Amino acid sequence: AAGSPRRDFISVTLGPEEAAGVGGYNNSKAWRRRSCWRKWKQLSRLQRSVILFLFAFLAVCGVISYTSMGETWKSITNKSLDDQRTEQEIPRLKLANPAVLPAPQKADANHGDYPELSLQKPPKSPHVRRGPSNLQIKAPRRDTRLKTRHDTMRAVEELVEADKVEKTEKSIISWRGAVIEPDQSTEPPSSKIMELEKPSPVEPEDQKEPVPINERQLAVIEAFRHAWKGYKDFAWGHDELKPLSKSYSEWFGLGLTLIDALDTMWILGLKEEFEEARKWVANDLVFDKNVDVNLFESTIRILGGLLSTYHLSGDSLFLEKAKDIGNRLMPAFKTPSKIPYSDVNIGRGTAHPPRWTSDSTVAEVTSIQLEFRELSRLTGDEKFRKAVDEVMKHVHILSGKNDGLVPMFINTNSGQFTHLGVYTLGARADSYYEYLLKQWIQGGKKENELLEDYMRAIEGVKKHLLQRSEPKKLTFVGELAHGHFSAKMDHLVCFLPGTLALGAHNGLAADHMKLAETLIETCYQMYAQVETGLSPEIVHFNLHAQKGHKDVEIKPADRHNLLRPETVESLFYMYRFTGDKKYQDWGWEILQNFNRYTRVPTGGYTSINNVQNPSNPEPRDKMESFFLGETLKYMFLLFSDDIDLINLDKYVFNTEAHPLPIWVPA
Ligand code: DMJ
Repeated sequence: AAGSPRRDFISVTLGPEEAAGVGGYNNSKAWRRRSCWRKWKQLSRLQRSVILFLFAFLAVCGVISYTSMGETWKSITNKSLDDQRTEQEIPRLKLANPAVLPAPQKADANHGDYPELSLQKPPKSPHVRRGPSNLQIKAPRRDTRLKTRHDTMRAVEELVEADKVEKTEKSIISWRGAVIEPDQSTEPPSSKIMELEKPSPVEPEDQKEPVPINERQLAVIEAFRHAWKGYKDFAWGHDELKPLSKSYSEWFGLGLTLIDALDTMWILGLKEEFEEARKWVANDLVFDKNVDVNLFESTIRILGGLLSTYHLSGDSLFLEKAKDIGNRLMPAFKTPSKIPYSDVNIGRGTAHPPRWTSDSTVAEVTSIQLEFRELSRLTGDEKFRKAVDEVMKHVHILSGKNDGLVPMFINTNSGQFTHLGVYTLGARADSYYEYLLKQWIQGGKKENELLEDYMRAIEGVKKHLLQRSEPKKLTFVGELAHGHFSAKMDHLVCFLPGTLALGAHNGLAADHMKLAETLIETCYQMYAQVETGLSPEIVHFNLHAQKGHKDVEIKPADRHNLLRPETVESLFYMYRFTGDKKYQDWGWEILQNFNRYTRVPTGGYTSINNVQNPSNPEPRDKMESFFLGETLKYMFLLFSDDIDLINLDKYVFNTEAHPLPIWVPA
């Protein structure tokens, strides 16, 4: 074979008849069979192999395509069956859960493995509906199969998550973390859009799971309910409860206790009581009344109470009422010196000083700023803020101070301090110092004059007013009268440890905290050294050790207790900032003693005349509004371990314990 050319082709030789197409066409089967066979025989072996191979190949292709057609057919048949089943199930599911079920997804491929997912399209996540597209979380493609268990779990989680978000979206406000459904909301729908443009009343992080309430907090709730029962039964809508005579007293005739207690109810979670009180505010609280009110008292209790309740609840009713009373109080500032008068007639729009003098009290004219400044911020009306800022600027440059300590009176005509030479941190001056620090905190720690005045005043306290008692060497804050030190300390001064601690927490001198620690011990001793375990209104400290004498002496005229809050207030701050449980224990003792000596069985608590007589503390038949507004609120907060329950980096309490937002929270 070498050298001979290789033929790589098949030649088929046709006979002459076939080639010419002549000789007629014999169509008989036998002839055709014979002819084919003859032709097959004439083919070479290779040719026959190729042809056989071609036939075999075609046969295999035929079988494959038949199988595939069968599958297609089967699939078409199944699909139409599925369609029928889904159509039948839809009405039943629609009835079961109309809000969530989407339109039927006929072509959804999920049925096989995870039928429960295939029937229900995930509810739209709010992320899909809101926000710039690059931040949107895309909904899964409808034809995506869930191949793995991991995929399934994720899908289930997404569904649950989306459902949660949707539910949260539907709810309006949080009741200290618990969700309130829209129909329970106190927010009138029309005001909601307006609210969004305002500073958010409840930050999202405030809506986290509430820390469970403990036994002591429950005891506070029980005490509040008992007090509220008395107020509701005998004094509803009036200023103060007289629990023994089962009646009430009026001061301004503005439901003072009810307004003072609103935010306490909110904080304690007393929803029913709050709703009932809200109704009274909505329907019965009218400021258009021919009545004289004290500017300071109505600002801290009414304006402050309404503003804080507005912030906590988000209910614009309270802001409207706050605006109303704020406007009605403004005539007080129309004085020659711009130092406001003490009294305003909120119906007539006239103001005047007390009948016997043209002086105002320094603490009063300098402790209305947190409230009016906040009112300006909320309303956008600067007049409120301007009026109170003017007072502070004026007092800042005024002569007559003693190392930052202020006298107790200021004249509304001349604008000068009067009755010079007497310095106290008690009545008539106390909250001047408190509001220097708190305004500085409220405004984001930028107003340096306020800080300067505060720091200087604390130095003045250290220099002139601190002494130590005998025998226990308790550090206390006395008074200075024309150069003479008096060992007299009002219970009111017990706000000071809390204020000092708040300042230290906000970065002020560390020795302020040390002083706070020693002073709160003293305030506690003002309770502990007394027979009933309750502090009198005023104590005198012994400067010299005498046999059989304690540190604390009480004069007959001073041995009453008005259910005041200051010590409990400071205990709250001290516990928040140190975590030392002894402060909670001290507060617990005080609550028990209030229950022992001031609780009236038919409802309410009463101030008493004699803290030194446990067998007859001489009930006075009056429950001050600040017992509910302040004392029980601070008790509840003191016993809480939840620092977000009125977070002190977000809120600043006014002097009546109404929390107002810090404008630039830490
Ligand atoms: C409250 O009205 C306020 O705390 C005010 O600052 C002082 N007096 C009472 C409570 O004692």
